[in-house]
Amino acid sequence: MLETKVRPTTNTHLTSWVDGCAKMCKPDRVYWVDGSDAEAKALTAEAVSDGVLVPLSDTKRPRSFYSRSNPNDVARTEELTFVCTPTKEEAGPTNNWMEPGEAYAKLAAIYDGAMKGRTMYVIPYIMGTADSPFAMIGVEITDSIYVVLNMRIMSRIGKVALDRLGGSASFNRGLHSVADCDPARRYICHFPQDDTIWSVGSGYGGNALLGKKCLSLRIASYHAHKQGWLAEHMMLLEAVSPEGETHFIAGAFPSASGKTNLAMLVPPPEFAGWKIRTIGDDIAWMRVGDDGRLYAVNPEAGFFGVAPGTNYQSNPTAMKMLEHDCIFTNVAMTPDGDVWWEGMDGPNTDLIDWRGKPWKRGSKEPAAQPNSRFTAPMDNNPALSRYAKDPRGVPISAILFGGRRTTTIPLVVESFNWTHGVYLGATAGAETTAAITGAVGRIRRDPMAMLAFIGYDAGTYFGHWLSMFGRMRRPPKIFLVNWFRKGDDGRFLWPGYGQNMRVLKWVIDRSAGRAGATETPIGYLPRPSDLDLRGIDASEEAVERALAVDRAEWEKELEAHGDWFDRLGGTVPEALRLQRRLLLSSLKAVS
Ligand code: GTP
Ligand code: SPV
Ligand code: MN
Repeated sequence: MLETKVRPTTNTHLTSWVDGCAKMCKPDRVYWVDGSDAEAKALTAEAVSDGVLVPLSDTKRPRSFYSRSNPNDVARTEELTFVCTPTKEEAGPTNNWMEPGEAYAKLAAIYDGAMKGRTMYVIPYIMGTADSPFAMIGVEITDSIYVVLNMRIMSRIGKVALDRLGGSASFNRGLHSVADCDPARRYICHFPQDDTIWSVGSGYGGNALLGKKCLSLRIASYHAHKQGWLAEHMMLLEAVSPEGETHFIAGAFPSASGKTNLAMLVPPPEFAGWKIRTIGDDIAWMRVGDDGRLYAVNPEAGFFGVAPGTNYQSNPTAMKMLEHDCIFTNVAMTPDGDVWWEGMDGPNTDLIDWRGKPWKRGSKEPAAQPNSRFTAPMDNNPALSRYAKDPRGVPISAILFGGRRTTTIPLVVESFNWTHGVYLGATAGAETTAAITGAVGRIRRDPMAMLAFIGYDAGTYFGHWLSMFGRMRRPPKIFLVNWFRKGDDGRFLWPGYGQNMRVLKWVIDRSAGRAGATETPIGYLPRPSDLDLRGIDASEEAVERALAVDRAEWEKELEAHGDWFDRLGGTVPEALRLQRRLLLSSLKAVS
């Protein structure tokens, strides 16, 4: 078992913090992760011999592994996630709040001796590239070898991070222990003022890979508000037209609602010559550049994506990306050492399901957990943009907000202006998915897809979004999209996936000031003739219905926005409250 005899740093801010954590958690060993390939080999071998990872077939999935989490621990647990600011008002109505002193005391009691018999891994990591002015340094202490191997894919770890940190005290302090993985003793606590994260009792996803939601969204959004930039739950893509014109698009959709798919979109045959390339699939940090445009980076180094539904039709790019060097968690395994999940062809055999139990072919129970995921290195993506690691980021032409909505929300709406765009983001709703624990299919407001990730008061966050307009000379346009509207027969009206290229093209053309649209009381919409629909596999009627603005549905929707703002309280900016009343009055005036 790996153990560090000589520490790789003389940074006493770091070593004294690590010593303090070791004193509390009482591990048998402390190991400082260096990020080398040799180390990865040794850690992987150890994870295999401990049964944490199961090697997949050398021929079917070379250098890839299968893993299972505790069945009680399969998604982010928002009800156990806390923002621990000195006052409850700072955390606002969308966050659970605990007084910092109380939170530290409560978790310290759980951490006490929690690593006995285990190794404590110290993972220095960078979110962003090592040479980027956007980059942030964190150190995650964890007792999970699985977390180390996943963080290695999702961020830049080890020596590179220590080198950039030098002797500085400025790094995020993340302490993680799976402890006894008891849901009754599971807490994910954020201390923005202390740049600290304490997570205990979970080993899965955003609860445990602290660089992701905890640092890059909750803590980063807190810094971003103070410093005048944006930390967002967004995919980023590069679109190049046949004429060679390049646009960069950011898109915020709630968990398991299509960011990964859009970022890896393969255009339909009618769009020959178009290239869509991935920059990121989950997180964007955006700052105003010297030229007055909004520049975005993806701070991650890999993709932690939803497996079920991914197949060669829906996302061929992802399927190629998953051919080697990946970790699969909570999917099903075939007898010949490959992976399987719902949405793939077959299966032609019985399987081992995500719980590790035999699964009979044809069984009604899902073989893969609905929030099962792959962890894939960015470089595996055959459609990776050459700007994906650009330290300065890419200038954004358009921002998309969206969510899963069965009714009401049209395929695409362009906002009248920045304030209206922020309004569309702030009121976006979605039907819930398996990415979070709780009921699936209920509508919840998920502003900018950040409901669970805004590290401070939501109304203040909207105000920050409004204020960004004043910092930009060439702001991106803002759109609302919905791939998920259904007809009376319960089927999707819009074919989605690669076909979303048709919407992207309209978005790009509108941003460049050259496509047609019609004005409605809720925003600008394309007429069917404004979209390139050549060869689409959807009836004219379905497309019209996907684009329809139903007055009665929208009146109800705008009323619901009023309830939502009331829930958020007095910090919701007056401009958004007035915007709502203006939309409602305009709508009623023409009904
Ligand atoms: P997180 O990683 O949880 O933040 O999610 P994500 O937004 O990256 O989700 P992802 O792209 O993995 O979407 C997952 C689900 O959305 C799968 O069930 C997909 O099949 C479905 N999906 C994605 N794009 C479309 C689309 O255009 N139309 C329809 N109908 N479904 C889609
Ligand atoms: C999400 O739920 O939005 C994810 C997965 O991207 S997790 O990292 O687990 O939060
Ligand atoms: Mn996400």
